[in-house]
Amino acid sequence: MKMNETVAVALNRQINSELNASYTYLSMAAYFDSIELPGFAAWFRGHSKEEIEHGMRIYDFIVKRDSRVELEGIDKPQLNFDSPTAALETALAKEKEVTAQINALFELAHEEKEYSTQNMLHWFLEEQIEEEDLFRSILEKVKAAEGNRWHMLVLDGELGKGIAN
Ligand code: OFO
Repeated sequence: MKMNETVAVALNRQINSELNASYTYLSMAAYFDSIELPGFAAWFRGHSKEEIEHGMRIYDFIVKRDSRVELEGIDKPQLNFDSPTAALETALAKEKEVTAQINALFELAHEEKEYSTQNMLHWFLEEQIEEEDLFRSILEKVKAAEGNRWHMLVLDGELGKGIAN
């Protein structure tokens, strides 16, 4: 069955939001590369890729539901941050913003009786719990290490190897 039009517009907007998040995290990777923390940079690069995958999940769903994918422009991301802590705080705030968007989408799908969209969004609801938890835990580690270059390098090494996640 063809998707409800209002829901299709909102899902297209969410593709854009996921791709914007991808670009934001890629910009954070570039920031960490610029301050010689390649482990953080690799971690953000990986996360940037994940956001593209999130966008593509919705893209594929729209196509399967015989609706039209309509891409919009990507905003210029923030380039610099006052500190690694500030970057992680911005990233966590971004994830909270995405959680609010997914919740609103779920509510809309419910109102419009878009049952299969609700079903598809269950994955995102679960994912946002994981994402917020992950970003919060990295933020706590960064806060504890910041101000001590050696501790930051140890954390950087762990993130680069995927140990600190
Ligand atoms: Fe990191 O969040 Fe997408 O959905």
